[in-house]
Amino acid sequence: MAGQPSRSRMDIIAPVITPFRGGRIDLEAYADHIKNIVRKGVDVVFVAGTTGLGPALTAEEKKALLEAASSAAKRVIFHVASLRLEEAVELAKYAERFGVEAVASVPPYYFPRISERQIARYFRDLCAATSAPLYLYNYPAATGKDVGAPLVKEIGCIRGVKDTNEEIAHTLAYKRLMPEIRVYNGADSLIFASMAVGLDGVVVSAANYLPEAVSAIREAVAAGDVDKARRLQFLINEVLDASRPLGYFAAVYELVKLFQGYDVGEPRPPIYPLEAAERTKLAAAVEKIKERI
Ligand code: ELE
Repeated sequence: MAGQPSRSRMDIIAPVITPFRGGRIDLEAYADHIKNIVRKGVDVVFVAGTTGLGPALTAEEKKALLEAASSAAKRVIFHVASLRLEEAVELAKYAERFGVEAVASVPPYYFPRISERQIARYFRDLCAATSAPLYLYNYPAATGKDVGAPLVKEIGCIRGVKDTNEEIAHTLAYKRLMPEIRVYNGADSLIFASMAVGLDGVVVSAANYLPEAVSAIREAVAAGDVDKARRLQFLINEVLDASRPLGYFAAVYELVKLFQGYDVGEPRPPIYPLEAAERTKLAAAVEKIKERI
């Protein structure tokens, strides 16, 4: 398996944005972006996550991203969720040839009245489909379903969890019940907290536009410099405050331009790009934040 992770270090995982130009994916921009953030401290890339607009991509697009990501980074997690089980299974199998660190999936979403038994069956079917380790991507705000620690334990074959949840106790419960699995938090506002409580790392969209700051938080936590870690975390919170009202997932493309200085294209509707006035507003907010980083 490519790039065995060091188990002692907390991982910084970037859910990488998917760059579009004229509705088509720009794979070169994608690979270049990955190389840049890996150079700046990102350990693992998460392909076709939420920030990567995964649920709005075709299976062929996801495969192309996986291939490009695998050529640009040693450690890759591939998000395979689909409301068509056949497609999720196909993607999970496809991932094997790239020696991915894991395949991940949110539970079957949209449909509100799916039972825990049915959710468990979905994950077991995915486990059976691939030799790659399976991670749960738990994101109740997006999927309407919370797959908590007791259910993960009962499912039995899940080897890691990425919990996008601002309640850190919820994330810690996976670690408490299953110390042997990898447990990550996915909230940009909890990078410092996740590292301080000894999770296995974070999966944060901020790693797209401020990989240096996320990396500096990890170093500060390791050095016991709580003041520095908290100060950097709060600067990231300021970026969130400025960008969320504009539509965060579209804003991330602008934030990469503003903080990293290169063009990674734009999102694809229905995730509409920011308008000119919104870009100006965001740029003004970022200028003020940059002075303090
Ligand atoms: C987080 C989202 C969550 C990162 C992914 C991620 O994009 O796949 O605004 O906290 O709901 O899940 O960035 O964003 P918020 O893992």
